[in-house]
Order: sequence, then C-alpha cells, then structure tokens
Amino acid sequence: MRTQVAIIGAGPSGLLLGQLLHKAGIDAVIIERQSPEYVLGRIRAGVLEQVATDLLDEAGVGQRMHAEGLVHTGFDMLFNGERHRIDLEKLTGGKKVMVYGQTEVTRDLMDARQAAGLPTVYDAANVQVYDFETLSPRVTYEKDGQSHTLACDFIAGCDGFHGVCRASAPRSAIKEFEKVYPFGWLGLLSDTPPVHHELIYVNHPRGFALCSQRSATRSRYYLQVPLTDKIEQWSDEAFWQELKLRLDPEAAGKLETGPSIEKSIAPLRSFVTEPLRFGRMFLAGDAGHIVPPTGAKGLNLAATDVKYLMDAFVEFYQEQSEAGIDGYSERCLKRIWRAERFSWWFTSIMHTFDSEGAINGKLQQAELDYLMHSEAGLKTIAENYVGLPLDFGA
Ligand code: FAS
Ligand code: PHB
Repeated sequence: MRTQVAIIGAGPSGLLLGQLLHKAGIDAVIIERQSPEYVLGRIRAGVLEQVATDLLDEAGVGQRMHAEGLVHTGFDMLFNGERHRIDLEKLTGGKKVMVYGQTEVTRDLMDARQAAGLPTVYDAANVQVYDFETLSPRVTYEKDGQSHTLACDFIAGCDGFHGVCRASAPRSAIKEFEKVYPFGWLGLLSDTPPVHHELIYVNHPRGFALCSQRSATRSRYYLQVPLTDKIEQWSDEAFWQELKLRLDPEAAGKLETGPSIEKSIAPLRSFVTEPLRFGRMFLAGDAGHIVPPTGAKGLNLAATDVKYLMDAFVEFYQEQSEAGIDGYSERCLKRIWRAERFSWWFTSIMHTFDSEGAINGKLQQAELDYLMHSEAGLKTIAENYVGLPLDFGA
C-alpha cells in the first residue's frame, strides 16, 4: 500500500490533519492502535481558541460546533472567597472562546472522514515507523493477524505522548524538556446543569478546583489531588463534598450534584520535544508536547501544529518548495513555548504546592490580588487564555 502522508494516530491532531490534507487534495492514511469507541471514550479538553475553531471550519466540520458549542466571553477566578470575572471580550478587543468538548470535535472529524470514504485503520497493532531519514519512509503494522507495510512520502506523528513516533527518533537528534507537577487532576463528568454560566478557576488552601461544562445540561469538574490518589478512593459523594468545600458559598449553594458518567485522574506535566522534525517524520500535538491543562492549551496547540504541518505539505506538493517543511519545527516551537509558559504560570498561581511552605500560598494571594487590580495583569491573563495571535512577536 502507498500514500503521500502516513498519519499515526486518530486523535484530534491526526483526524484534523487528515481532513485538511483531503481538502487540499493530498492523500493520507491514518493508522490508529485503538478502536473508534476507545478514542471517543477519552474525556479531555473543553475549551477551543478562535484559531482552533477557524481550522475546524476550514476542515468543513464546524457546523455542529457552532450549533451546540457555547461561546464564552469571560471566566471567573475565585480566591480568598472572592470571585473575579476575567472579561476576555473587553480585555482582548472582542476575542472569545468556544466551549465544545474534545470528544465532540473528534466525533465530528471521524464522521467527516467516514463520509468522505477516507482510509483509517483502527485497531492496528505493533505500529512501527522506518526509513524516515530517507526519501522513502514506511510504516508497518499488524491487523487481523496480517502484517502490512505502508510506503509514503512523509510520516505525521500524531500519536500522542505515549506514541511510537517520538520514541523512534534517534536519541542523539532529540532533546526533551520536562517538568512533572506534584499533583494530578481528578475529573468528573455529570449530566447536571453547570454551577455557573461561565468557567470558575479556584485557588483554595485545600487545592485547585475547576468548574467547566460541556452543555447546559452536562458539567465537567476537576479537583487537584495528590499524585498518590487512586480513582477508587473517590466516590461521587466524596468528590461533590470536596468540591463544595473549595467553592464560595454562592456557588456551593447552587451546585447540582448527580452520578458521574466518567471519573479519572490525569497527571500534570510540562513537556517539549526539540526538534519536531526528523527527516521525513514530523511530530504534531501531544506527540511533541504536553501542557498542564490549567490554561486549556493542549488541544489548541495541537491544532496550530496541524495548521503549520498542513501548510508545509501543501507548499511541498503544490509549489515544490521545502521551505515550509524546513521551517515547521521552529515555527511550532515558538508558539509551543509561549503556551507552555502560560500553562506553567497559570498552574503555579492556582494550585497548592505543599512542599514550598505556607509562604507560597501568601505569595500566590499577593500575585492574584495584584493581577485582579491591574489592567496589565488582567490583559496578560486574557490575551494568553484566548490564544496569542499566530503572528505574535513576528
Ligand atoms: P491524543 O493523545 O489525543 O491522540 C493520539 C492518538 O494516537 C490516540 O488515539 C492514540 O490511541 C494513538 N496512538 C498512540 N500510540 C500509537 C501507535 N503506536 N500507533 C497508532 N496510534 C497510536 N487539553 C486541554 O486543552 N484541556 C484539558 O482538560 C485536557 N485534559 C487532558 C486529560 C488527559 C488525561 C490527557 C492525556 C490530555 C488532556 N488534554 C487536555 C490534552 C489533550 O486534549 C491533548 O492536547 C489532545 O488530546 C491532543 O490530541 P492529539 O495530539 O491527537 O493526541
Ligand atoms: C474542560 O472543560 O475539560 C477544561 C476546561 C478548561 C481547562 C481545562 C479543562 O483549563
């Protein structure tokens, strides 16, 4: 079998790249190790930046997002028992964010790919990538007991943090930067109305909390928990009780609880791979970087990687130019490090760090108090949260 671009991974990165390449007339095959149901079952991101929603429109899959997604013009920060609204629209000259779950983004992309009859191999076992330092890379995998080889011009590693592509890059050619946080996020999804019409980010001495949502009838909540916690320790009742302790009285009084339809603990890390290109193999999305989800950047960063990679492939095939390919890694990394910085900073001022002593909490309160009373402080939160312009700092 042969194609122009072999995409490894059918998460949002791989599916979005596949859809954009199809629109540009470039052939691609997606190879995914899990089933479609498994991919859809992972509950992750919830907030899309304008750059991401524009790309989904460009891919021709934005209809349901605009019909069912929730446009948000601000969010609340709660600390010291006081709620402060960050007016994104006013502070950024009109920018907003879209609350639309990653599961729905993935579903829309899967449906569009299936409707176009484009090739996706699910349940592919033992996926391996070869010869990406040559002009004839290839991918092998096993499916239904048969071994398969896919010859291609390029390999797009969209296979997430635990994928095979980054792991296959020569150690001598790769640098990895990592910071692991001493806590995780316990997430709960419930078919209950959101506690507030916008998101609430909470800095509380008991730990960070986040009140998010998926629709007017479905909510997503998070609690900072020790890395040693296991999901079995957290009954729904224990979750709701702890969340109420971290909320202000108004929100705690309004909180509607109900049975969890998903509950999981995710570790938090900052991680970046340099470079993101190895000959004819490129890393995009979580395959190349991870951010702590506090700044809602993970899925949005994946979207801009995909945009830059798509532009590079179009230049190669339509203009016979390798400029985009040669500049891909540097172009992505500039944006990645800015998002890594904001995600790390926002995590550092909103979570409790027990090992850093009581003074850390006092310094956080002082920083939060300053930010809420400073136009510059509010703007720095807002312009990073909605997503820096693609030409920022150009
Ligand atoms: P993904 O990990 O989503 O997809 C990679 C795909 O590759 C998977 O389907 C995997 O099965 C497949 N794959 C892996 N190895 C393979 C192999 N060897 N062969 C073939 N296929 C292979 N971001 C936010 O903005 N907000 C959040 O709240 C948030 N919460 C998160 C919670 C968790 C537990 C995780 C892990 C991430 C979270 N993220 C969040 C970030 C998340 O949304 C990612 O940014 C997003 O999934 C990136 O999409 P992909 O790059 O496609 O990677
Ligand atoms: C979510 O809804 O899953 C979500 C929203 C905002 C974040 C992180 C996660 O910063």
